[in-house]
Amino acid sequence: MAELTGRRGGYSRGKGGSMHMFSIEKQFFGGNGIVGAQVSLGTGLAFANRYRKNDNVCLTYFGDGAANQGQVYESFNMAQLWKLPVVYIIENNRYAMGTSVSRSSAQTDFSRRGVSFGIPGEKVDGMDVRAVKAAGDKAVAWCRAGKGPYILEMETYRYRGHSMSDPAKYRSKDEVQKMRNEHDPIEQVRARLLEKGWATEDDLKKFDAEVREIVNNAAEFATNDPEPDASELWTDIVK
Ligand SMILES: Cc1ncc(C[n+]2csc(CCOP(=O)(O)OP(=O)(O)O)c2C)c(N)n1
Ligand SMILES: [Mg+2]
Repeated sequence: MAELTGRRGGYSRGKGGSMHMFSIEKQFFGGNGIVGAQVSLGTGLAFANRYRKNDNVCLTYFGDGAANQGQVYESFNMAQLWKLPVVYIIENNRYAMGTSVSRSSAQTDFSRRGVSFGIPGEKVDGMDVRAVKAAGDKAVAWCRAGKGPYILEMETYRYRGHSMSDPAKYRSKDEVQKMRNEHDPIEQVRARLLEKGWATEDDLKKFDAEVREIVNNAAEFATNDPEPDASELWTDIVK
């Protein structure tokens, strides 16, 4: 929250914002303002892990729109050539900003985007936490066994517009409502917990309250944390 609102306490000291959240401590290397560039960076991180002979696997996330960028395929080639431990997770939420997959992609089955490089891939129900966990475990085991990269296409959805300036007029309200009603990942877990008797309505209300408190505290912290001083304009950057 502090980084999002440009405060000193943020991961990147309030100077990165949403595009440059970054934490070496948590091995989280953040996003990138250049759509698709995170794929090359993720591949580089996987190369570093291989070079250092550690057991780390790099999880590299990108969207259906980013999947059409050229550097993605340069990265796929190197990753497979050098059998780098990287899982490419393509979040297919059906839209790249306002452009639907069918209007922008010649090959709409993203799990097959690595075929010409011999990189295996599979489609996963990205709205079902169990399917995501199982696919993730399988892909990470593949990488740890030294077999090279793996592609997971997560089929998912974005309820809201891309940003504040996107009124999302390129799809119907019915489409969004249908997704919410039938596929919402949190509602699915909620329904399963109740149905199996693993939790009661009261338990779930308690979880909700706990999460709300964590979020409120983070927002409160961010609101009260000062912005970086102007003297920090030239610090923490590569000159
Ligand atoms: C190289 C580049 N081109 C265009 C943009 C503007 N832009 C930002 S996000 C975005 C759409 C990305 O769509 P997708 O990869 O599907 O990601 P999603 O937001 O749907 O998860 C575009 C075109 C950019 N940031 N970088
Ligand atoms: Mg998208």
